[in-house]
Amino acid sequence: MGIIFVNFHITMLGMCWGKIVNPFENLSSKENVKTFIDKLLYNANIGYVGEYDEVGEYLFIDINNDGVDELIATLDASGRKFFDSIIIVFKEENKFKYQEIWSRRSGDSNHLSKEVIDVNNDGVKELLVMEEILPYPKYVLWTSVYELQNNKYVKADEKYSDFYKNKIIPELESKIKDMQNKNLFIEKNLNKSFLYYSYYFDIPKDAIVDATLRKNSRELTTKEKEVILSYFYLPLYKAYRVTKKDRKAGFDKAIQWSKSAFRELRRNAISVFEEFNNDESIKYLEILKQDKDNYVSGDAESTLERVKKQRRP
Ligand SMILES: [Ca+2]
Ligand SMILES: [Ca+2]
Repeated sequence: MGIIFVNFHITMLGMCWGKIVNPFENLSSKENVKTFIDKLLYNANIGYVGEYDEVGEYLFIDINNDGVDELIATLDASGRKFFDSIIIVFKEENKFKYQEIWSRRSGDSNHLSKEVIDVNNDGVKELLVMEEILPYPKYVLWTSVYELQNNKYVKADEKYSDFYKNKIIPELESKIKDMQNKNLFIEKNLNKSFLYYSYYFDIPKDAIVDATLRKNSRELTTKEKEVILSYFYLPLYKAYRVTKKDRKAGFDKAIQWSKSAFRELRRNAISVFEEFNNDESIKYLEILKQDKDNYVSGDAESTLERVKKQRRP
């Protein structure tokens, strides 16, 4: 009898801990997932009429480590395959609850499994969210760490200092060092507007080419190189601030940028001043509001409005 008793317990343990329950197991295809999400969003929002054009990637994964899988999927609402929205669906007490988070991503390649990771090794998965540092159409991105609090993802960058120290900062520093030591070239047929429109992710891959590989290339001017490098410095300075390595990182650079002849650098300055949001940065934003370039003055003006709204008690 004793042996049977022991076996019984082993079986019970196996049932409880060995197998993760997947409440979404009937969703066997991308189409099924899309239909399920459409229905979920429709039911949750009275008057919601739109549908997502497409589901990009989806995962069944136990993010909160309770033995029950959640569903995480990327959605494309623009029809341009940006898949900029991440939806997380929990099953709680026989109801499906969801959270949707905007995350700027580059296309539909396999990102999701690299973005739902346990950053601090405590068994619960964090979500890496890509935020824009500069306004559209630039893709200069910041990796934000969201952590679960009562089954809701909440931005918590400062609590994940080690992630920035061990991963983000070394990556950015080595990219910058690599680019500083190289002569950078672009294809000749790309005019100056590439600085304005080029995407962050494309800069090292496409816009800048190795002169030995492509005949129709020209070397970047010193100014152009400075602009390209600034797109790596922006997230680096922010990482220094987040990890408290240097709380004022980037401010002096922003003052320098605000006086540059390149409008891209003046726009960089605006985004740094917005983050600092102190009396001194407002002073510089007021100056940039008078900029002769409409893009710069427009940016500065809308930034000032946002900043002042935040400062109002
Ligand atoms: Ca779970
Ligand atoms: Ca964790």
